[in-house]
Amino acid sequence: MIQLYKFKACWGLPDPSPFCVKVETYLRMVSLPYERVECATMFKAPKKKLPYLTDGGRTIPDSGFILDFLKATYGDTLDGRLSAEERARGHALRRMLEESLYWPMVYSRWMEDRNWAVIKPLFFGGLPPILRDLLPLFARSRVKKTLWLEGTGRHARDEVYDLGRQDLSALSVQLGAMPYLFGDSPTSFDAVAYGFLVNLLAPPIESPLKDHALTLANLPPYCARIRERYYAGPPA
Ligand SMILES: N[C@@H](CCC(=O)N[C@@H](CS)C(=O)NCC(=O)O)C(=O)O
Repeated sequence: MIQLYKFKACWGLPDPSPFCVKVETYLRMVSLPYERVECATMFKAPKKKLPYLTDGGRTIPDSGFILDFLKATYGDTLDGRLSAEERARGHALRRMLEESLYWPMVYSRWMEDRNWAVIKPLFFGGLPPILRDLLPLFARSRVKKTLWLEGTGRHARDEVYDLGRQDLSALSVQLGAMPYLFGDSPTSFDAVAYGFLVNLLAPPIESPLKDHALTLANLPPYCARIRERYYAGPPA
């Protein structure tokens, strides 16, 4: 049985991490049975990040490598129909979300005081008393340092959100009037996009990114379409 190691479900969504939602959505899209293993922290993960997946004695960290493994092991039933050009576009979109939009999202959750007040009790509230006070301080300053090293943390707040808004607008243009990013049926790139969109739209985290996503008329219904199709019954 495939086991997906992920964070705890919250806010009515499968996971607060877009990468964990991506893998779970892909598993649902290809109808592979799996078991969720919810982790309180990522310290035991092979690369100290979630998600990772185990299957038949193999352990695969990283959502991208996980999808490669699943395609190689169980067949590439979703993306097989795509042309080389569509694959290249999907690849660029995926990188845009995972390597670009991700950082303004991190910024909105961890650097905005009002959103930090939302995620802090959720992510750390279950820890024992002393850890509960110390770990959030350490984690927040680590995220701040990461944002600085990555570069996003050096921009003014408005610039950070402009960068994220541009990515969301590009995603919206690619989707256009289609039900999925590459036509009438979903591909792995929709699993990626869903992981990000549901994590922007569903949580009680207000930001210019969420505001912008809500103004792009095709994105909320697209997100709802995937949610209804693949997460109709509990758990979300
Ligand atoms: N490239 C990785 C990224 C995964 C990732 O960044 N996960 C975050 C949560 S969204 C994490 O576990 N962060 C822990 C840390 O950086 O210490 C993937 O695609 O799985």
